[in-house]
Amino acid sequence: MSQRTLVLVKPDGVQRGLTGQILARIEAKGYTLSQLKLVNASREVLEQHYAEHQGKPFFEPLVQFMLSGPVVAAVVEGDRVIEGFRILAGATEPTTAAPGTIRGDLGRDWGEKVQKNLVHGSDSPESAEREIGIWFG
Ligand code: RTP
Ligand code: MG
Repeated sequence: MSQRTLVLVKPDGVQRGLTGQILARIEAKGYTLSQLKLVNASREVLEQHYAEHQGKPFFEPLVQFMLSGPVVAAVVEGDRVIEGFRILAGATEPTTAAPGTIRGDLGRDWGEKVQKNLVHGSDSPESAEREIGIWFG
């Protein structure tokens, strides 16, 4: 059944000039980009997006990281795309993410308080609809 997911190219991906490669991997896999924009996220949007992480030690570093430059937000569609994109993205920690994944091939540890791991993908249909509402209204 066709699904949609929210994908973000985080500020590290945009700053490093990896947006095109990341979007190309999504398209090469066969998924469809149905909405796409470059945005400077507000603190308000980020606090909503990362509401589940409020109070955790990495929350404030995470918000500061996500405010550090523009983000590319996309709605991506396809059958089982939520699971499929998270597999394309790889594990949260880029140092240990498998080769062949976005994080494994393009990311590494930079010795910072938060993992700069290039991309975000929604983790469930409920999260996807909630996050698409936050980023695209
Ligand atoms: P995402 O939501 O970005 O796809 O990543 P995820 O599910 O793999 O990771 P999650 O646990 O939801 O955490 C959200 C983001 O917070 C940063 N983080 N840093 N200890 C750390 O350094 C740490 N833990 C989490 C990452 O940017 C992660 O993607
Ligand atoms: Mg997550």
